[in-house]
Parts: sequence; C-alpha cells; structure tokens
Amino acid sequence: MPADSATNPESTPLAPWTQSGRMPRIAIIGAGMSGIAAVVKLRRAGYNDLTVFEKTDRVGGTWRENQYPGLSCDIPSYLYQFSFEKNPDWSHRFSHGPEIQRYMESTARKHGVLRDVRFNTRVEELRYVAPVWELTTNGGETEIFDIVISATGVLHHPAIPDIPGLSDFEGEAFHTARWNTQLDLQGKRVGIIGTGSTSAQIVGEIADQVGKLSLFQRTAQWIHPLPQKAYGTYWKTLLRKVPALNTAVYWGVAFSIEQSFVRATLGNKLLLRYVDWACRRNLRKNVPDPVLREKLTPNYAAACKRLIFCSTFYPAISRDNAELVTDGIERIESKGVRTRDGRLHELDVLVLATGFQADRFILPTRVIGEGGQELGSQWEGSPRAHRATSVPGFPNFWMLEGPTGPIGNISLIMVTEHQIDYVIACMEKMKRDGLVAMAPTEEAFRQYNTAMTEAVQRTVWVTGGCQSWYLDKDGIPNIYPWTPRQYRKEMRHPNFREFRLIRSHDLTRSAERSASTTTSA
Ligand code: N01
Repeated sequence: MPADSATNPESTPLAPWTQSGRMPRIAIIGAGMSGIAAVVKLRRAGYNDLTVFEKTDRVGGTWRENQYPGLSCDIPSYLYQFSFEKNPDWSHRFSHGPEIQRYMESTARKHGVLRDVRFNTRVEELRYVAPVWELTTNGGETEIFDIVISATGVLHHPAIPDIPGLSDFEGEAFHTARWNTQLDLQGKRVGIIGTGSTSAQIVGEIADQVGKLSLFQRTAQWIHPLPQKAYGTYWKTLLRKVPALNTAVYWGVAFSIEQSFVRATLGNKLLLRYVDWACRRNLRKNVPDPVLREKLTPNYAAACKRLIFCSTFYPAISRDNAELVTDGIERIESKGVRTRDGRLHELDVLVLATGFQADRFILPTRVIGEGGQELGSQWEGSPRAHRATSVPGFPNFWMLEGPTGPIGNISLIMVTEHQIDYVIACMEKMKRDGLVAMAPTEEAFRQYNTAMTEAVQRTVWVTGGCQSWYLDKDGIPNIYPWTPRQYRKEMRHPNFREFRLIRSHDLTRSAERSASTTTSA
C-alpha cells in the first residue's frame, strides 16, 4: 500500500469522527456476553453506529456453543448477570446453561441488540489504515470502522489432544463444545478424557444414564462443593418488587467471592488453607473407597488450577458403573482407548473434555496494525495486552476479556462491563481532545506487563506447582494478579498518560516522513 494512503487522514474515505462531528463507526466482533454488553453500554453512552459481526446464527457465545449435559455456571446467578439487566427470576443459585442462554437471548432482544448484529459473518482480517480500520469478512466485503472492539471471548477454540489414533475410533467422538445433542447415551459405554470443570459437570450428569463410564484422568483436580439451591416464588417476587435488593445481592456476592477465593488465589495463606481443607473434606465425605480417594487426590495446591465447584462428581465417579482410569493413554484404537498397562477400554462414545486453546483470543482473525505488524506473530503463544484491553501499535483497537485480564473464579460479565466503561472513557477523551486515534505506549505496556509478571509469582497459580490453561508457553500465568477492586479502579479512571494520543497533524507528519524516506530511497 502506498505510504500516503496508509497514514494520511485526508486519503481515507471517512474524515475523523472527532473532528467532523459524525458518530464513530464501531465494529464489535462477537455477539456473546461481551458483545451484548458492549452494544447496550455504548448506546447508553450515545454511540449508535454499531455493527456486531457474529460468526454463527445466534447470540450467546459460550452459552450457545456449549450444550453438554450438566452444563452450568459455577458463579452465583445474581453475580453472573448484566448490571443493567438484573433478573429476579433465576431458578437456582447457580444457573444451568440453557437458562443463561435464554437470558442472553432475551437481554439481546429486549435491548434491541439484534438489529445491530450481522449473523453468519466471520471477520477474516482487520487492517489499520490510520486512523481507521479496514475490516474484511468471510464474504470478501471490506468496510471501514473508526473503532474496533474484539468481544470474541477466551475459551472458544477447542483443544483437540494429540493422541495417536484419534481418527481411528469407530464410535462417536467429539469435543465437549461440539456435543452431539441427538445422541442417546442410555446404556452406552462412554469414555471421557479430561478432568476439568466441564468433565466434572458431565460425569455428574450422565453417570446414572450410561452403561459404563470410563474417566481418563491425567491429573487429579481439587473440587469444592457447589452449594446449589432452588429459589422459591416468595424470594423471586420480593426481588421483582424491590429491585435494589437484587443489586445488593449482586455486590454482596461479589464482595464475598473477592474476599475469599480471589484473595486465596492471590496468595493469602490462611484462606488457601481453608480452600484446601474444604476440598479435602469434600473428597473424604463423598468418596468412601480409600483407593479411589487416593487416585483423586491432587499433588499440588488447591486453586492452582481453576478451582472446580461441583457436588455431583464424587458420588458419580463412586458408582459401580464408573471407573477412574489413571494409567496413561497409549493410543486410541477403532474399538476404544488403549492405556499404557496394555488394557483396551472398549467404548461406544468418546468425549474429549480436553479444554480450550486459551492463547487465541481474537485469533485466527488477522489483525494488522501500524507498520504492517501482525498481532498473532507478536503474541506467538504468549499473548499480552495493556490492562487486558489494548496493544501498542494497534490504535483504536480494544479487547474485552483480552490477555492478562482478571479471570478465574469471578464473574466475567462484571469484568467485561468494567472494560467497556474504560473503552467508553477513552472514546470520550478522543472526542474532548479531537484525537484521531489512541494506543498504549510501548513503555506503559512494558511497565504493566513487567509488574504483572512479578506480582503473579506470588499467586497460587505459580506457587501451587501445577500445569493449567492459565499458563502461557513460557509458563507464566496470563492473569491479572491483583485484586478485582484494583482492576475496577483502573478501569474507572483510565490513565491517559499511558497512551499515545494521536492527532491529525501527527498522521500528516508521519505521512511526510514516509514520503521523504520513499523519495530518498
Ligand atoms: O478444560 P480444562 P475444561 N491427555 O482445561 C485434560 C471454564 N468452565 O473445559 O490437567 C489426557 O480445565 C487435562 O489434563 P491435565 C472454566 O474456566 C467454566 O474442563 O492438563 N488428558 C484436563 O484434565 C474452566 O477452567 C464453567 O493433566 C488431557 C482437561 O483435559 C475452563 O472452562 C464450566 C489431554 C482439560 O481441562 C476449561 O474447563 C465449565 C491429553 N492429551 C468450564 N489434554 C463454569 O461453570 C488435556 N487433557 C463457568
């Protein structure tokens, strides 16, 4: 591309929105929980020119995609909801997947989100042509946007294990995020590889339906009981009549989780001891067989891997028709799974509960920033961002639930809403100061990530001595290591000194420099 068209605002089809008085054109990628929240909050802030690109034909993201039996949320319902759409009708303290999906769809309908969504449209490429983005879809159409917000989620690319012979299996085999909902498991011999949160929920749900359940465990997991409870009509009516009560419960639950499990993961020894005690007690109480109990006891600290909350798993794996297989998997054959002890575990169905590629985020969409740099090659297995939302060299590009954000045993809906507020505050700054673009400085990015890498060493994700999907290719947890309270503060008050604030004349100068370099060359 000629240098001047890449950097000169006059040569782009749109005059900068902060100077022409028009509405900024905003592209949101993904119509899951973050995309829905972004549309509602941006509209409320007065930004109406929104286009949401959704690769499938429905909103809901992870709750649309995951349809496995037993799917539920281990974050309490009153916290796992939008601040602007408090639901008085949650049926349980921890909602089941289909109920959350219905909530996502009804919220999107009620707030008119659907009219902004382009379904079945995948974004293939984003190219920064200062100060705007060219967005190209799978249909080959290219459009220009002033601001791009990636709302693609974290865990959405299934990790398919590299086990020899997987394609030789003659029965049904699928990843948990691609569940075959037509399949009747009644009386079948079902094998499940993996023992994370997903697997625990599935095992708890299907053990009494299947003929034989074989659970292939590579690493034992700590499991905390899930204090499930159904809500009665009186409580729901009260919440409907007194909406402030819903808000009080929202903050009350947030406070209690942040003061307990979150502080434990951040290194509070006393709280970690409590988590360890609660998990051991759960195991002792619910697994009577000492041999099975021994196999289910992890050799690392509780909460090092993301803590599982589930009360159905231990009774299910203790059933006569269930077997916990701890001999490693040698290979998969046409009839089942061969373990290293030479035994063939014959199966009709093989479920891969093997988690997700947690280092992808917006990838494989090609994101090309200033100077032609590609986000994917910059990340290379260790994705990083500034305050989980932006990257130097990629102006006017924002991420919700991007790398280094607070994840773990907290509500991602709350986190995403703070991030949207942050993006809006930055756009307001652009408007006030007539900026054409903004991106974090290299220095701010480096400082934040250096501090993060140091602070994370004190957390149980490092000290706990385990492998987990939190770790990047260098073994560093890709998670925010400070309190959610601090994160809220950072998001509420963006520090604009951390940004390159780009004005029209900066682009003109850069264009002149490029032109003179081209001429002298
Ligand atoms: O995936 P995981 P998940 N051979 O990565 C094993 C969220 N979530 O889908 O521990 C044999 O936790 C792997 O073994 P190991 C939640 O954030 C939320 O269960 O690496 N085994 C592990 O046991 C959660 O943390 C809810 O040794 C192999 C398992 O597969 C995240 O999703 C509900 C293997 C993967 O566990 C991911 O959970 C459900 C191999 N080659 C999930 N490869 C809520 O309630 C992998 N494994 C909100």
